[in-house]
Amino acid sequence: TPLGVAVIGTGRMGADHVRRIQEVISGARVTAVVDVDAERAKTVAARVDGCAVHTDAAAAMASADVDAVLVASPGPAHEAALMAAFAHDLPVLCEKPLTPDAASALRLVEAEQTLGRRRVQVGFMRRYDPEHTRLKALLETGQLGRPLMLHNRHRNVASPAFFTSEMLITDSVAHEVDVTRWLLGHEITAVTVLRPASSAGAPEGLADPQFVVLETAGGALSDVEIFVNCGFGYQVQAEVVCERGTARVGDGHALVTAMAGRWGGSIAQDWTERFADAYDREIQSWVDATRRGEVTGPSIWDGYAAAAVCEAGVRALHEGGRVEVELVERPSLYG
Ligand code: NAD
Ligand code: ISE
Repeated sequence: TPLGVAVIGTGRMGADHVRRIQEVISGARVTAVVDVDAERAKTVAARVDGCAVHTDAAAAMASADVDAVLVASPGPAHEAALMAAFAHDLPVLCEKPLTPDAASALRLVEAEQTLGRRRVQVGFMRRYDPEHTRLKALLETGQLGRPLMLHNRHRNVASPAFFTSEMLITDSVAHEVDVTRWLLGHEITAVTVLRPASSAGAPEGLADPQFVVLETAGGALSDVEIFVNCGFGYQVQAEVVCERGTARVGDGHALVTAMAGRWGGSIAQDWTERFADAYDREIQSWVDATRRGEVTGPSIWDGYAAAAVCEAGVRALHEGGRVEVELVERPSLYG
């Protein structure tokens, strides 16, 4: 029987995940949706046969046909949703960020440890992007030697109205924090945030772009240009500079055309387009693992480590200078 999934939060990501579970991947179906905005939940549920509508996550989780939970509400609502899922002993895929700050993320690490086994996969979907997985596999062969630097560019067309200067770090750079830890295989020890002049294309008062430098325990540096009102497209690029060569993803050269004296291609306009394959693989992998009784992929520890780095980043943004990251000792549950 297919895995019955409750999707919590039916906004942009939640609605896209409902479509994905129903139409793209195998082995699961959406049995309930939850949103504090009942109308929004109803609209999404209307596309799915037999899908229940709730405004309270715990009520959905108590239902017999809910076997697993996909959390796609905003970051500040994640802690309560995960605690409820733990109370109902349900496996979870939680969209990034795990939570917006280190203390709440640590409470979740502790709660999962009390359960004594992993229950949560965090939605750092770049780990499932075919370009990124090839880059990771290449680094693991050792052919390029030791990574010394990672250069990241992360550009969005425009930020939503609720976006703050802090969210460029907690919601956007959170991805590069995870990619840095995953590709380089070391924790991040310190963060510096530089503020170039803000773009006239950014909303008044938003510090956009920002330039973030992440130091790692292995000695490699990772820098991130985050620019969420670039206007022209959605771009995510990563270049690793190693002792014997470099490797880069995100050039977007999949289709190049030549016509009328010019050559070129198109640029994705948002993450749902650029990372469509990654989300499909991520959710399929979660469903497959869950049906086997396993939890794989980015862990709650990865979510906590990212939250701690982002919290240091927010302090660096406000205070200037270099801010060290403080992590608790890594529990054995997370390898
Ligand atoms: P959104 O604002 O479009 O949707 C959020 C929805 O959650 C809204 O419908 C809202 O009414 C609902 N909601 C708010 N509080 C709730 C609660 N307590 N219980 C149930 N529903 C609640 O936001 P979005 O862009 O879809 O983002 C949702 C999550 O997905 C965030 O964590 C965000 O960081 C993440 N996200 C991830 C990616 C990615 O690339 N992996 C991309 C975009 C967003
Ligand atoms: C959004 O929440 C995402 O996760 C996207 O992947 C990222 O590009 C964007 O900056 C975030 O706001």
